[in-house]
Amino acid sequence: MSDQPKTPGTDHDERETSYDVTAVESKWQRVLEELQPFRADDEAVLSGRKEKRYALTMFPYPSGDLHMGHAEVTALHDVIARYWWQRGYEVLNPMGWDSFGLPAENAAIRNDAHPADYTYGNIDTQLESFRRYGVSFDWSRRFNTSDPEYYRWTQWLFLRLHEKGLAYRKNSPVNWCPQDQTVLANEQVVDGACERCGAEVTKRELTQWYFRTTAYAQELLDSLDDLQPTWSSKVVNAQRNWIGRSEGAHVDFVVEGREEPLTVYTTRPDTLFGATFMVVAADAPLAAELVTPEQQEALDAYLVEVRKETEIARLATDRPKTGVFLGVHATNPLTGTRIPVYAADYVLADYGTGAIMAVPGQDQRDWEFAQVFDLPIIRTVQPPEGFDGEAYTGDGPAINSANDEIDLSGMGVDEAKRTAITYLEGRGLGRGTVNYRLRDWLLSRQRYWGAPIPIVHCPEHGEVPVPEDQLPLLLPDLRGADLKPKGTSPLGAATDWVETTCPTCGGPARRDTDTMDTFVDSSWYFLRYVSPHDETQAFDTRLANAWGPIDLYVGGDEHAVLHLLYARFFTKALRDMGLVAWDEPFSAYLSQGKVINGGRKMSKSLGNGVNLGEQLELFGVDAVRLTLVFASPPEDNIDWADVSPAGALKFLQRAWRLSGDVTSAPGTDPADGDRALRQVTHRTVRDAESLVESHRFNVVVARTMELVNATRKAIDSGPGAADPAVREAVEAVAVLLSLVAPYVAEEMWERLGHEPSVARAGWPTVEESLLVQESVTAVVQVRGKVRARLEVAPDISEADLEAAALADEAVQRALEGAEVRKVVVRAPKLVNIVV
Ligand code: ANZ
Repeated sequence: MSDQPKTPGTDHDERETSYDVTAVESKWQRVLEELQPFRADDEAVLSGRKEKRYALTMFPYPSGDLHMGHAEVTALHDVIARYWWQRGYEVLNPMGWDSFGLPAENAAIRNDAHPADYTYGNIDTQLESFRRYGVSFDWSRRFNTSDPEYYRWTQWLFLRLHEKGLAYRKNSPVNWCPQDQTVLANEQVVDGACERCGAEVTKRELTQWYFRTTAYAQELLDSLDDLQPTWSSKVVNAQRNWIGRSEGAHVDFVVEGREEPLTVYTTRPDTLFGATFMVVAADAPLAAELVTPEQQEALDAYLVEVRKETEIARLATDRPKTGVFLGVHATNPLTGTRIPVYAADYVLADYGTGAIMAVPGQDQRDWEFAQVFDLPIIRTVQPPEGFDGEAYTGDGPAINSANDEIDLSGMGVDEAKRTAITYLEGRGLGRGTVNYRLRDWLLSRQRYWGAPIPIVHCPEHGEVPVPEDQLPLLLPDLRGADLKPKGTSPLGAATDWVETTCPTCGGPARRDTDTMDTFVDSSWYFLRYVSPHDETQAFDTRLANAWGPIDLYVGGDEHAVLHLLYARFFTKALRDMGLVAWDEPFSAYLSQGKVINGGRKMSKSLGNGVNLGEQLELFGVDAVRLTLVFASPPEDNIDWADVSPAGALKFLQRAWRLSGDVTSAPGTDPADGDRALRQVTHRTVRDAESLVESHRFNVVVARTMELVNATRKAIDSGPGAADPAVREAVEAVAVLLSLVAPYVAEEMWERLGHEPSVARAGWPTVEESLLVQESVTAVVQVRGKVRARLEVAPDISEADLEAAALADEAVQRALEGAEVRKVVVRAPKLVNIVV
């Protein structure tokens, strides 16, 4: 990096004094640890004495030391938390560790360490880094999800969900990561690969534990409307798509030689006249049921191939269609035609009913299948003139869609759908239905480092919950055992632990050997923070209702559907148990961009990683934090190659210098101070309020820089250092900087003659009379050249500004003879005349 200073804090360009970054940091770290200015006071909120704010940022996995990503998200998040303190709220801003789970376990195995040793070692390191980094966390509330005092309650909540039928076990084809040797939730499969390790995911038939997230599908979808204004639309859309509501119908087909009908799910009941064959998922039990003995062998051979495929590949539209005839026929209920039933991989076992009516005229995959197997194609929607594609999926008048009882001819798709559903329902042939793409959440893992599932399997009594007074069900230590992924849970090897007695009958029984997905731990941690040391309950409902919901949650996009959806599900389920009064956990969600370097993601293989510790050594905490906040709007990526932490430090030195120049006494009434400077100060403070609230933190920094410049000018070539307006301005700078650069802000505050901490000094009171702006300068351009500057009222209308611009002499001269083609007006600052 070219712009490194020789020693932190020394500024060789300017001969003035500068502060010693390291000394200031360690001094204030010590003082603040003593003062504890950020302890959240439950009583203040419970009694209604103070209004609350709950600020939360995603807690880290302890898989190494803190990195630039952590530095960014906490710096951004801290602007809001500190701002709320300054505005007089009681703020809950807790932090802890998401310390169970695969990332920590895999890293421990790589490092030849026991996951507990590895995890807790990293937590100590990260804690120390966090403390130095000066985030306004209330450390008295910290916990780790792998602490027995915490997971005791994770297990307790599991049992509550189990009791309500919201946690259950079933046998079904599941996602399997061959690398991590464990099952994965649908949400953890990204483009067909394991979200953690990138290995291609395959399917396995297994008995696993699930949370019934689908019970809340509609509500999870509906409340997105309320979250829309305060959540990033990217996340809202991702959740909407993930829940994937569609409206359609279940239609029953009679199958020869079978009593039960074959029911399909279709979003296009209007196309039923064009259903010329049926397809069931090759790997669904249905296929095995329907197949005739003659076709059994063909199906078995086909299944071997299908089992090797990933879901993504199966759904791809651009691959040749394969399948086998099952030997049976069904009847199209509207046409009475005999249609063959096939098994194929492009129909999925776990969506809809696992069977479809194939309409090749309107569905491209069905079209391709019909081509391969030489099946009839009947169009039931008239394609527009000139259409030369294959299946036509658009709207248009229905054709070939009439029998003695129903005639859809000429209807558009929507009307035809409604008419078809009414008819099917009247005849008992089908019913309108809503379907969701969302699946239940597969939560059991065949790995060691997680909360054991508190269930005992008894040959007599089946699944028996571990009695509450036996919680936590401790994870066996297994020190020295081989924890490498091998497909079955390592807990199975802890014979003493596994072999137990049934809580119901006392007979021999076995413990469940799976552990819970780490996303279970993080689905309720925000509730634990309200009463983190409570030994009698998971969380105190009264406190949860007083502090919650979270007013701002800051985190990355990568958890858009995983963690955020799971936490929403947990909240709704706990609400229905009467444990919490809110419907949604996170009132607002801000997703921060990433820190990249040289246009690319930082990575070991590219060698472009930026080490946080090194940056802190070079430039200090304040400058690094300021750089991250100033670089861009929070949602955007920050390219470390484009920013200048040295420049940030220079600015902080300049701000700090102001605090030494002030000569008026603390408490001096600013009323008689220089009006021009006072106006800048008060406008900056007022604008900062809405800027922080709308998360434009980078602009707050820019405005603070302007205020520093204006103050420097006032000292050097204006009313001078003794003017009370100068003190007022510098105090405002210290408070503004306390949101971003906490250590130097404290140092400035002290030099200004105040007691610590500036972080709790309170927000400056804005004098409205100083905000009135008498006039602004409007620039008038002709052919892109500035031709005039007009002093106008700040609230001038576009029409008045345009008239004033065209009337200006210099503008008229520039227009001489030319024809005005367009006038672009941006009141009150710009008029652009195109000729
Ligand atoms: C007949 C039809 C005609 C369909 C047509 C579409 C177009 P969404 O919107 O995603 O819910 N389908 C149903 N179950 C399936 C499964 N298990 N695997 C693969 N495909 C399945 O999609 C619903 C549509 O996807 C259904 O409507 C069905 O095909 C197919 F012109 O039925 B349709």
